[in-house]
Amino acid sequence: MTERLGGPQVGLIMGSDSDWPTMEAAAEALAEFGIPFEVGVVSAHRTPQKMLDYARSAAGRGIRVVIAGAGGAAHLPGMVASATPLPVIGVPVPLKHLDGMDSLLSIVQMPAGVPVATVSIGGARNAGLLAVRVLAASDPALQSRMESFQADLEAMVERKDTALRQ
Ligand code: RP5
Repeated sequence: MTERLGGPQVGLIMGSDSDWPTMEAAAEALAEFGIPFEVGVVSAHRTPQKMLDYARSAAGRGIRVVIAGAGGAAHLPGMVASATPLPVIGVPVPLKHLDGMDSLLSIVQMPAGVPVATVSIGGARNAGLLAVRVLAASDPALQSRMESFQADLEAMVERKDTALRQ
């Protein structure tokens, strides 16, 4: 794999631009940690060739983690995982019908051999944070920043606990 200096390390894709209001939280999490990422619409059903081209070329372009969000018959994360060796994080996007259960079940129940790390329905922020953790496993400086982030979370909860008790 060729890692291009300064190029995107995370590919953040979604089945439709209508998924962006949900997926934006992943972009925000990546930006908080200064992770270079690319964003795009890639549809498993409407642009199948583009999806395959994207999945097959991602590692060679220096992408190290793919975050894929889709709603309804949400086949994008699984199909991308089938055509790339990269870790794929799936985000079930909730649509107006079925409360996102259709999206969740479409993404989470993958056949053995083709893993997708599925976050909660609408859980794009955690998808971004999980991508940061994957990258941090081979980047001590990034791992330190993740530890600081976790310490901040803990301190925030403690402040709220103290405020409630007063
Ligand atoms: C899915 O179909 C997309 O991921 C989106 O969640 C859903 C609806 O897409 P639009 O009709 O809003 O473009 O493939």
